[in-house]
Amino acid sequence: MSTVDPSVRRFPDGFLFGAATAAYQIEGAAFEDGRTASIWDAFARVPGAVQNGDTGDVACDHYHRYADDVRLMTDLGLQAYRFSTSWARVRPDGGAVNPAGIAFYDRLVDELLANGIVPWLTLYHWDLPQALEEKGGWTSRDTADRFVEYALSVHDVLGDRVQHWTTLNEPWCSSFLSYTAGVHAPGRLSIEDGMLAAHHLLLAHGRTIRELRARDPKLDLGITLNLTVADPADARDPADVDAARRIDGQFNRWFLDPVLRGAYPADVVSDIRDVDPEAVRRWAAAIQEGDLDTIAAPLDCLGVNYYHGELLSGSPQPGSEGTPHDGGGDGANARPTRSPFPAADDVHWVERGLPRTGMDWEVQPEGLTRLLRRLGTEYAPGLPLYVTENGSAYDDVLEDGRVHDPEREMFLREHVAATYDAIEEGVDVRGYFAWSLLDNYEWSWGYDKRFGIVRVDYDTQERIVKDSGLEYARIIAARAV
Ligand code: PNW
Repeated sequence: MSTVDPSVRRFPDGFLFGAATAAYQIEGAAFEDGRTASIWDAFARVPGAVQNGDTGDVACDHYHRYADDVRLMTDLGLQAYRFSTSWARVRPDGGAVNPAGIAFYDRLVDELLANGIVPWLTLYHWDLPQALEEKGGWTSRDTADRFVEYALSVHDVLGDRVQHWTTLNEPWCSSFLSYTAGVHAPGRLSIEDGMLAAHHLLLAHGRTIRELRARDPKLDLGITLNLTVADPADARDPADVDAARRIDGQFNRWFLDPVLRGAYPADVVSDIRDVDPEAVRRWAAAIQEGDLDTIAAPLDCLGVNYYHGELLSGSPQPGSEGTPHDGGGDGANARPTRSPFPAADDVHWVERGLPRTGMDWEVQPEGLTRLLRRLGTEYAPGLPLYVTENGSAYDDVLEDGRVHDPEREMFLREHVAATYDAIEEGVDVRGYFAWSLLDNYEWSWGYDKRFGIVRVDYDTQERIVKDSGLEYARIIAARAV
C-alpha cells in the first residue's frame, strides 16, 4: 500500500512561498526624508479620482514599522518577501539620488536577510515621480532614460544583497489603465498615450535588464505581467472567438509578445488602427530601430500576477456593462473614465455564475493552471515562472480580535493547489507570492478593499493575522496543500 496520499499536493524543495506588497500601498511617510510626490500622491488629490479621497500619506505606516512587519513575516514562515522601491524616495522628482530615501530600503533588506527572508525587489510599482509626469510621463521617451538611472542607483546600494530584481509590475496597468482608461494615475484618457506609455515602459524594462546583466551576470532578472485566461463563451461562434482574441491580445499578448518574442501582435495593431489610425501612426513613429531587440532582452524568470479569468462574447449580455478591469471606485469615483481596451467595443463579458470576490472578480483557480501551462509550453518553455501576485478582497469582519475569512482561505488554498497542478504537469513554476501581506491602499478603491492575509487597523496601525494568514502559515510549514 502506498503511503502517498494522492490528495496531498506536496511542493518540490526549493519552491518559494512568499507574500507581496508595493511601496505606495503600504509605506506612508509620503513626504519624509526627502521623498517628493509621485503621480499617485497627485492623483489621490484629484476630486473624485479615489474612493473616499483616500491617499497613501500614512497607509500602513510600514516606513516606520518595517521591523515589526518583518517579524510578522517570520511568524508566518514566509520564505520570500516581494516589495517595491519608491522612485520618488530614491530620486526625488526623478533627479539626484537621495541617500536618506534609499537608506530605508537598505534597512529593510538587512532586516529581511537577518531573518532569513529572501528579498524580491520590484523597481516600478506605478509610482512615477510627479515631476516626470509633468514632463510627459511615460508618453515621453526620456522617462525610460530616467528609469534606467533610477534602477542603477538602487542597484548601487542593494546590489550586494538583493539577487532577485523585477523591473516593472504590471505594465498593462501603468499604461492602458492609467493613460487610456483614466482609472489609475495619471488619469489620462487617450489611446495614443496608453500605447506610447506601454512602449516606453517596455523600453525602460529592456534597457534595465541589459544594464543590470552587464553589471552582474549572477542576478536573477525578470518582469511581472498581469495576465488572464480569456475564453470565448461559445467556441463555435466566430464573434465570441474574436472577442476572446481581442482581450487576450490587448491584455496578455501586447506585453508577452514584445518581451518574449520581440514583436507587437500584428492582429492587435490592426484592430487598434481601425479605431484610431492616428494613434497607431504616432505610436509606430515613436518606435526606434533596435527598440524591440532591447525589449526582448533575455530574462531569467517571468512573474505572473493572476486574479481572475474571463468569459467573452461578441453579443451584448443582459445586465452586464463595463469590464472586470475597470478597476476604479464605484459611485464615488466621479471622474470620467473609458475602457482600457482600445479596440473592444463589441466585446462583452459573460456572467457564468462563478463565486466572486469583493472586487466583483470571478474566482477561477483552474484558470491559473491553464495560464501557467500556456506560458510554460507556448510562450516561454524553460523560463522559470513565479506567481508574483494572487489574492482576494473580501468584506472582513473583526470578531473578538480575530478575522474569520473562510472565503479568502479557500481562495488561497485553491490557487496554491492550482499552481501545484501546473508544476505536476511539468511547468517550471518556482514560487507563489500571496497578495497581500497587509491590507493596504487599493489604488482607486482607497482603503475600502482589503486584500491582506493580515488585517490592518488604519486608526491604530494594529496588525492582526487573519485566519487566511494562519492557513497560509500552515501551508508553508507543511509545504503542501
Ligand atoms: C494588481 N485590473 O492590480 C496590483 O499589482 C496590486 O498593486 C493590486 O493591489 C492588486 O493587483 C489587486 O488589485 C491590479 O483592472 C489592478 O485588471 C487592476 C487590475 C489588475 C490588477
